Amino acid sequence: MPTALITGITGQDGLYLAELLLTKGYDVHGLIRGQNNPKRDLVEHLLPDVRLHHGDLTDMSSLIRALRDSDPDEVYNLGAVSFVAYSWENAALTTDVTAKGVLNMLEAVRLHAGGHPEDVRFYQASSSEMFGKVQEVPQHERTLLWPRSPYGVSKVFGHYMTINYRESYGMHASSGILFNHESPRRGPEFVTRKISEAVARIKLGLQDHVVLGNLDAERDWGFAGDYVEAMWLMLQQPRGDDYVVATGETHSIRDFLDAAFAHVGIDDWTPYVRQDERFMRPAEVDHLIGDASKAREVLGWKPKVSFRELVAMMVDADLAATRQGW
Ligand code: NAP
Ligand code: F7E
Repeated sequence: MPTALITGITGQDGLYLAELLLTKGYDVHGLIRGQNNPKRDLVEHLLPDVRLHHGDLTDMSSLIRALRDSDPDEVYNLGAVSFVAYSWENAALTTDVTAKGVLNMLEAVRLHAGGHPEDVRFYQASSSEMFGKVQEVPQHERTLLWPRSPYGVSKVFGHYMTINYRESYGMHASSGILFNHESPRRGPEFVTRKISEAVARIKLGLQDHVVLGNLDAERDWGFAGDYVEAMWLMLQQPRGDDYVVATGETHSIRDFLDAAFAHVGIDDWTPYVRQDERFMRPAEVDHLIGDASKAREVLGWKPKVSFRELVAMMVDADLAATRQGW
């Protein structure tokens, strides 16, 4: 039975990845931080077969302990301060976790693997935010990186450190450059879930409007359940490598609003949406669209859920949850 250790198991991707690995027969371990993490109950309820280890990406000895106690064949480093807007307000914390945390994990894996660094396969959760002020359309693995936030800069550090450990120590280390992926498990601070929750509450008469920032930014949005399959596929290859994972379609926030409101029978959303400076960013990433040809050709990966299906899935889940009073 292969063994996997996932950091960020309480997050959107951690939950989907753990479910996927359990269905494949893995012994799954997760890193959980804090003395009384409020998401522990959720993980234990959804994933009773996952074993949790206390640790924090900023505390290398805790990572070494988690590796010793789980002894994994595969490590998926999904833990991060992941909210771009928050990263300007907490740039040093973001750097400690999202950038230096990757180095801590790589070094802990290298030490744990002793003389056989290739024996522990490593996945790093890199991001399309690294492309930032895009230098090429669509963006692929060799597109010049131009990050536009402390989060993006931190991800660039983690990305190159992963490549460096692969090249320096022969580690089986892969970096997945994932474009935005969403689901009903997306945190409510991110724009898609903020909209799907608001649409459900507006439809049910519990809220009269939603306040957003820039409606013109464009993102390549896919379904998180599809994207964790690409993570797993990367670690099944003979060598570590870097892959863009994306749908190849881009939509603006306005398009997302169109689809979400239309799904509940509202054709004109303008009376329900206000804009406010406080949700605008100091620097915006205007246009993202990924070229996932390499993932398609080498991994045999392609997305299954379309943009419209994703929006409908999120709005339906929020309608159901709101009706049940969650
Ligand atoms: P998420 O829902 O925000 O989850 C982030 C996870 O990181 C949570 O489990 C969180 O734990 C954990 N974490 C935060 N600080 C930590 C620390 N100091 N030590 C250990 N763990 C810590 O993010 P996600 O959407 O699942 O994304 C997973 C990864 O992919 C992240 O690295 C993200 O940056 C990256 N990524 C995401 C996307 C996307 O569109 N979703 C795209 C590209 C890359 P708590 O629950 O304890 O806070
Ligand atoms: O913003 C605009 C905002 O916060 C998307 C993370 O998973 O994906 C995510 O980062 C866009 C931006 O995601 C609001 O200005 C407008 O242009 O949902 P978001 P993100 O910043 O793209 C990447 C790939 C990651 O790696 C990150 O970890 O929507 N926007 N109005 C808004 N955004 C938010 N959050 N809230 C608004 O009210």
